[in-house]
Amino acid sequence: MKNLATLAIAALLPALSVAHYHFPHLILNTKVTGAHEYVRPSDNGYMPSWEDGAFLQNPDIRCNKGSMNHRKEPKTAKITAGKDIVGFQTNVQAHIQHPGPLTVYMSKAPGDVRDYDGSGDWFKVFQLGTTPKWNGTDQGWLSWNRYQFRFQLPAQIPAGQYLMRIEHMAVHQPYRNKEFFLQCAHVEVVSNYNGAAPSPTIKFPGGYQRSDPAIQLDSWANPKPSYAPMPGPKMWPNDNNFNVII
Ligand SMILES: *[C@@H]1O[C@H](CO)[C@@H](O)[C@H](O)[C@H]1NC(C)=O
Ligand SMILES: [Cu+2]
Repeated sequence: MKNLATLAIAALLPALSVAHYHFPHLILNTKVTGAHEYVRPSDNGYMPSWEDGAFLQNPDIRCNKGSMNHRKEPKTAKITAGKDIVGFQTNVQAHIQHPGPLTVYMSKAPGDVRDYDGSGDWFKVFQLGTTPKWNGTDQGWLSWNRYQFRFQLPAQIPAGQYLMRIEHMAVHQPYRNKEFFLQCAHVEVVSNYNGAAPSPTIKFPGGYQRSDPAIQLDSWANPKPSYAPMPGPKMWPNDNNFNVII
């Protein structure tokens, strides 16, 4: 049995190794914007960053490797809290065929987002995990085989410029260490919200530890949990954007 399982995994490797992706297109309501029109490029292109024991503690986990050098390139997209549908699309409509959680975080820039390095507080506004009763397959991840990810921007976000960061983490650990696919868009939130600051927040790096259940999860190992753990904090302001596909 053990040998059969190993063979089954080995058979999947070639397909996975060619199917990499990143998220250069910001989605604004019905419009898919140009590649890197509003998204900060990185020097990784569509290749992942591997968590090899160091990446979780590297500032590259904010907006990806080399992205600070590209910070003046994107434009800043105006989006309205509580109204606009926003999101990301992969390069060349590459379908995500790696199992793992997809999350979107935001962090307010102290001034112009084009100068911001992402060292401040990050809160989570969207996530896709597994189906509520996960059957343990790759297809049970809600991001599986999709290339567009949209959500409604919550109303409870103060006005200002932000980095909006999408992350997909591939968690088929027997093959390789975790693979991180991530990029940041430049947005300016139009809002009249002036309540409590979004919370809970984390820092990048620092917010993820290797011992976190979501980082430890091996999507291809047995036995499987009936529900896969998600990385990072709870979402702000509620679970309305959890596992919701629009
Ligand atoms: C597992 O669940 C997913 C999502 O509902 C479904 O597409 C897939 O066919 C299921 N696979 C098995 C083997 O039950
Ligand atoms: Cu891969």
